[in-house]
Amino acid sequence: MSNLFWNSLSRRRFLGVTSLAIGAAALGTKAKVMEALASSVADGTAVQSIRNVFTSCGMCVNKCGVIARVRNGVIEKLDPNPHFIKSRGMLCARGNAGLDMVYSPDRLKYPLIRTGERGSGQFRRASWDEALDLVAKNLNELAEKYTRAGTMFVSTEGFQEHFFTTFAECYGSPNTLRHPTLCLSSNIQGFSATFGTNPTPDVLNADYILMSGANRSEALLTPDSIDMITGEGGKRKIVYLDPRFTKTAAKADEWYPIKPGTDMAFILGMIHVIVTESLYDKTWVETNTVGMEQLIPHIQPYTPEWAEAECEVPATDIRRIAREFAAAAPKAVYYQGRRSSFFDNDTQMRRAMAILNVLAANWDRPGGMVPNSKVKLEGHDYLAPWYEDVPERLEKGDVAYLSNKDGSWKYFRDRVLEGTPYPVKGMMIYKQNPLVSVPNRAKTLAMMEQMEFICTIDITMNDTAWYSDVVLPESTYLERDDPIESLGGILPVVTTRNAVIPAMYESKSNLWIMQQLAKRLSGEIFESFNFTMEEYRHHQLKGKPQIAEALELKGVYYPKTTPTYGKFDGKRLKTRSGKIEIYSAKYAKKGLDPLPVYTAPEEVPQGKFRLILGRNAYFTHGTTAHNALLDDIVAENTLWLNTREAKRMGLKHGQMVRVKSPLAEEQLRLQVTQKIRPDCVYLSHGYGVLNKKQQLLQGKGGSDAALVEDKVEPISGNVAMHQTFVEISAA
Ligand SMILES: Nc1nc2c(c(=O)[nH]1)N[C@H]1C(S)=C(S)[C@@H](COP(=O)(O)OP(=O)(O)OC[C@H]3O[C@@H](n4cnc5c(=O)[nH]c(N)nc54)[C@H](O)[C@@H]3O)O[C@H]1N2
Ligand SMILES: Nc1nc2c(c(=O)[nH]1)N[C@H]1C(S)=C(S)[C@@H](COP(=O)(O)OP(=O)(O)OC[C@H]3O[C@@H](n4cnc5c(=O)[nH]c(N)nc54)[C@H](O)[C@@H]3O)O[C@H]1N2
Ligand code: SF4
Ligand SMILES: [Mo]
Repeated sequence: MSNLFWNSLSRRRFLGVTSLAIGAAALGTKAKVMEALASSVADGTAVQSIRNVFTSCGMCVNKCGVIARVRNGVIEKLDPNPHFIKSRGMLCARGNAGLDMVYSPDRLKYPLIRTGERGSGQFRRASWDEALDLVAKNLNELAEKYTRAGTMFVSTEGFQEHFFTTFAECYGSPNTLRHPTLCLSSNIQGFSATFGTNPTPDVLNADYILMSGANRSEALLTPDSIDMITGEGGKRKIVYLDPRFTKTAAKADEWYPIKPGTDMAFILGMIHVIVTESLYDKTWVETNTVGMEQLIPHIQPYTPEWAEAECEVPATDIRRIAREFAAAAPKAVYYQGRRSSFFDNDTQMRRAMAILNVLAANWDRPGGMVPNSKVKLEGHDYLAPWYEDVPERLEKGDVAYLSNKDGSWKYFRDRVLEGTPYPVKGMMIYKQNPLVSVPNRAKTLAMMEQMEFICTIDITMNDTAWYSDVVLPESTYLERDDPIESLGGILPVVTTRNAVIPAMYESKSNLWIMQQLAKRLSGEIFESFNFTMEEYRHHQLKGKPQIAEALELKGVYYPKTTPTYGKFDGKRLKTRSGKIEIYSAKYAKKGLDPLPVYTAPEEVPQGKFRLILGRNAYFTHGTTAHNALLDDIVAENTLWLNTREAKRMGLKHGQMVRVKSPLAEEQLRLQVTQKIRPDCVYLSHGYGVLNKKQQLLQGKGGSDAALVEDKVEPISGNVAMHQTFVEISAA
């Protein structure tokens, strides 16, 4: 789109128009509108108003820059903002389908209070005052009965999440529970233990990329998904390991259907080759790292032949790939992916990946592992009151490295169910759908069942809202002004979200909701939320007029458009030794393996299959399957089963099958395909819902959250989602 759009404008006119807008509304709460860009045109009968608004996509974690076109008050089209170079001019299918978030019949329109049994779906419409009074009353009563730690605050990343977690802190609960232990905690842990931070692979400039189940052609991350294909310099080689032939496999130079849970064997085999054949830069490693002398003896038993027996990638290939990788160094990366909730050895597997990167000497170099940069904005000044009687986080001590802000979902839920060391009886939920995104749905339901009060703030009647006592409608990302957001990366960027249209129905922004609750709790707490979004954004950009101006003119701000490498040259890293830690003394002290020791996954039992999970390019988690525009592309989730196995079992493509795990049984349509290993089955995420409201989901597909057991990786507290075995039979 964008070329057409921009070509139709003269630059001079564009600047002229927008600088006027700056004068009128610099960082105001009203949409930053390129009014008259397309101008008001007369169609002969009625004057049509057309506006284009800079904003950012809210359909997934990437936050791509958007230009929204509004005709006569209705959002007509979403297009990529060409100035947002992180997405390389792309807006994916989900980004385009954002319109349905606003205009979906499934939307929450006004506050709801439950009238029937939990899960019956019986609610009545309430005024905001009544609903907020009820939430505040419950928060006060819960604090009296169980201390302020007796209410948990559950949320997932988003531009307004900060107000929710800050509210939790001001209310006085230590029990915030965020999404990372369902997602990438083990990744962060493994890489941070090695580098002191979780760096970003410089996909654009890498000549050799190894990927373990990071399905970038479908699990979209910008700019990696685009750069992975295009690269720069034309020398690019991608070696991809995945039990499924995904769209990334189709784009890769080599694909190996690795045995699930054995990537660490493959990596250790490669390290063995690189170390024993001295294929690494000894001077660089000596200067920048600690622990090579421990790694050399440690790696001896992990020969490629040993690795082949574990991971089923031929030893000759492991040897060749190791040599090719070393030859391409430092422009060679082992791409760590994002979701690392695979197996219970995941942190150590990521440690092995990190160490292989160290041997490529690619730290902070073009085509290597680059530490993130971020533009610093002014923070939110708030004062959280101190409450004497509040205990520590509920699951403190259960995990080797627990993040105090994120918590660990698996351990936390177990603690709530046990009621130890103290009861948690209140649940506040913002922008997370635990009944769909946390493994072992029955346990989540049981946890919710024992709650005395549950409040969900969402935009749609998802399963979690369906089981709540009060449901509050937030306005969608296209109807809100959000805080300025600084996104870290190789090229840091500052972006924001401007309301494209006014909030529909009675929906309100999360900031407004938190303010109203704070007001009802105490004047002291309200003080920390006593500002408008306009004032907040002004404060964030204090002393940075260049960012304000760029946001007005371009919708985004880039401090620079080419990467800086070598930022850490000669500097201490945030590790104990100040250097890259191949050997982790910190782990040793905690009784953890200081170097990655291989542990084999449990074998698939006779007559069963390993259930594996992963993304689909057209959905975001369990959130978008009910989106009418995306439903046209993918209408339900299916169970992938290998052709040979289907034949052996007499099962036919398209028939309904029962999928039975130790926890639940779900029914799905069978997809017979050669694109998966015979010992695995796969289904995508977001179907088999419990609610009766999301129209397009009724009676469709099966729930992975119901089937998947809640195994866990104990160093980071991340769930391990690929350790469930299922039986398949005709339905
Ligand atoms: N079985 C299985 N489980 C998984 C995964 C998997 O692949 N399979 N993936 C895991 C991963 S990596 C992650 S990150 C998590 C993510 O899981 P969640 O954190 O639960 O994320 P989503 O499903 O994206 O969104 C949750 C809710 O946010 C709501 N929402 C969207 N926009 C807004 C808004 O502007 N305001 C408000 N208030 N609500 C909004 C949506 O309607 C949805 O109900 O799931 C994890 N769980
Ligand atoms: N379209 C779309 N894009 C997204 C998201 C989305 O919901 N939709 N979510 C975003 C988020 S929050 C995240 S965390 C990322 C996740 O992105 P990724 O990190 O790429 O994670 P998944 O897509 O869950 O991919 C898991 C892949 O690993 C394979 N796999 C399973 N077991 C193994 C194994 O043992 N070894 C190997 N080598 N492979 C295995 C699976 O078959 C699957 O293809 O995607 C982001 N991008
Ligand atoms: S990748 Fe797609 S869904 Fe995610 S922010 Fe970008 S356009 Fe939106
Ligand atoms: Mo994630």
